[in-house]
Order: sequence, then C-alpha cells, then structure tokens
Amino acid sequence: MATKQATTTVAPADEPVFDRYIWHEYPEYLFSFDNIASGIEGYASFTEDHVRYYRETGFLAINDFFTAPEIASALAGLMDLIDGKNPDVPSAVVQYEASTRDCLSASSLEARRDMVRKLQNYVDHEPRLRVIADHPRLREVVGRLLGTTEPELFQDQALLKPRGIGREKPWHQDHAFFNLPLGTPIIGCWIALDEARPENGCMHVKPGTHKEGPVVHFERRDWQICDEHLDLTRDVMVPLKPGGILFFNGLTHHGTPANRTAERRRALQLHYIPAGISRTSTEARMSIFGTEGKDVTC
Ligand SMILES: O=C(O)CCC(=O)C(=O)O
Repeated sequence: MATKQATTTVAPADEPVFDRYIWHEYPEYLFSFDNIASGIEGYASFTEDHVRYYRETGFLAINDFFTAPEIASALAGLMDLIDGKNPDVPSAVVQYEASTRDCLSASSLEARRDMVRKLQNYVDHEPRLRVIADHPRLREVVGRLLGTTEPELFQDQALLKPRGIGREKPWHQDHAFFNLPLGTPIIGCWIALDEARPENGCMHVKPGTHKEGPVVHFERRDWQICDEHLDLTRDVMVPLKPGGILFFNGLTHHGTPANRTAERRRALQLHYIPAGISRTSTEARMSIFGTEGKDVTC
C-alpha cells in the first residue's frame, strides 16, 4: 500500500530516485476553475479574524509573506541540492518524475533541474532552506493557527511539478500519509517559489472539509480520495505569486492539476505539529484511511 512516508527508497549516492507513480490522464472535471480564493495582504495584516477564518475554512493564504531575496535564496539552495553540489546529501533527497527514467542520465545538469518532481528531508542539508522552515514570521503564524507556542517541523518537501511533465496530484488529505494520532493538529504550509497559476497547477482546496473527518484513500493514480467520492462543487483555487503562502489543515481535501504549460511551478511544502506528539504506526493509520474491513469501493 502506498504511503507518503515510503515514496522514496534509499539508493546509493549515484542512483537517482524516481516517483513511484507515472503520469496518468484524468478527467478534467475533477478540478474546477470557477472559484478563486484571494490571500490577505502580507504578514502585517494577519489578525485573530484570520485565525478564525482558518479554523472555519481549513485554509488561509497570505500574499508577499516572504521577500524576493528570501525566495531567491531558497531557490538557489534547492538548485544546489539538485545539482549535487554537496556530495554528503543522500540521493533520496531528490526525486525525479517517473517519465524521465529513460532520459535522465543523458541529460545536462540544467535540463535535469526541470525533471525533478520533489525534494524531501532537505532542511538538515541546506541552511538556506532551514532559514525558511525556522523563519520567526512563519513560526509565529503557524503557532497561532495550530494553537501552540511550540510548533515542531514534521516534514519538509519541495514540490516542483516540472513544466510540461509535472503530473496531477489527485485530491487527498495529508493526514492520510502521516503516522500521527487522529486529532493531531497538523498544518501544511505551501510556499510559492514561482507564480502558481490555475494553468500551471496551483493548489486547489475544498473549504470546510477539515471538519468532516478522515476519508478512505485508495491506491489509484496516487494514494488518493476516490474520484467517484469527490464533491465537485466545493473546489476553490489558490493562485499565489512567488513569496505567497497557503496554510491548510491536515484534513483539508486538496490537490493540484498537471502542469501542461512551459512555466515552472516550484513550491516548498512544510508541515508542522505541536511539539511532543508521539507517532503511531502504519497499521494504525491504515485502519483509519485504508479500505480494509470497510464496505467501500472505488
Ligand atoms: O504541490 C503540489 O502539487 C501539491 C502536492 C500536495 O498536495 C502534496 O504533496 O501533499
């Protein structure tokens, strides 16, 4: 069974790691392009009203949260990781789109940058990315939205959805990938490094779904909510300029369409939980999010 925590395998330093899912076409109607959520203007305008909004809707976007130099520095750090500038970084940190399996090794360093799907567990290897995860502004807002004075970084990823070949990320709940007790407050922070637009695969969320509990996930085009179980009427897009951030609850249904454009759509995704939460097992997680013993079909 697929799990986010097991999507990469440890490989020797010289062996690239590929996404376990290949590009699949999917019905276009699974994503609606009718409704747009606009973010609030900057950290300075964040108030308790926005905390209430987040609790009610399960998401909140803030524009211009990071400065252009902060974003440029994070991108430079990411590119150095992809280029293999630090030989001590395990190859499993960088994961390529499955469709590049046959052409990656013959590609130039520059071309390879546009074949990466994901990076993960990079903060301990790249200080320019650690700076983002530890940013006081970020930690303050995360703490207020989570309702804790001590947020703990649970997972760090970069999601690059490469131009032309970046596959869809089907609708899902992030908690379905995390071995954490149900009820754990989880917050995802999705930070745009390029402009994320409807056309190149910006985030889509379904407001209020975080209040409806966990839903069963199926292994289909990914570890995902069944297409037939989706409420197609509640989709809201969250386009962001570079430096904008989307905060979303670990139970909020969300996903992104494929990037069929010639534009990059690179983002960082960081998850935080209150410090001191113990981990559960994959079995415990699957008893909630998996299908076994439940009368469900897809
Ligand atoms: O950046 C994206 O395409 C969204 C990915 C996502 O939702 C996830 O990996 O949990």
